[in-house]
Amino acid sequence: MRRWQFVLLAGPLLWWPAAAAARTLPPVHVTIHDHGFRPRTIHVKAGQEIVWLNTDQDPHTVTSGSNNVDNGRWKSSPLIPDGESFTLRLTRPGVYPYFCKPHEFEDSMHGTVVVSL
Ligand SMILES: [Cu+2]
Repeated sequence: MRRWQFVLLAGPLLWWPAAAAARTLPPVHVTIHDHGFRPRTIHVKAGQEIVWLNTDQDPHTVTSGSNNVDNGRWKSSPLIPDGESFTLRLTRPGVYPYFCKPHEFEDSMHGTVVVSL
């Protein structure tokens, strides 16, 4: 098989092995504190684990979407109480805005995950 044929055939599937490899990378951590996601924007590899840890007195959610609408790109976290965490892996490259449902009108309660191969 010629190289260009291989690229044409395999191109759309490349994120699967890449995502499998990224499963062994260390998790990327986001802290929720003072009604804010820190860091607000994170960059991860496809399949890499993301852990949001709430260290705030108030419970928060990690909900996919923008303009305060849950777009369902992942099943929203439940309310995460103080001291608890929410873990997620995204296998497709892309830009994923998210927000906290109970505090959707607070600017600091919005974040972004950027996923690359
Ligand atoms: Cu919140």
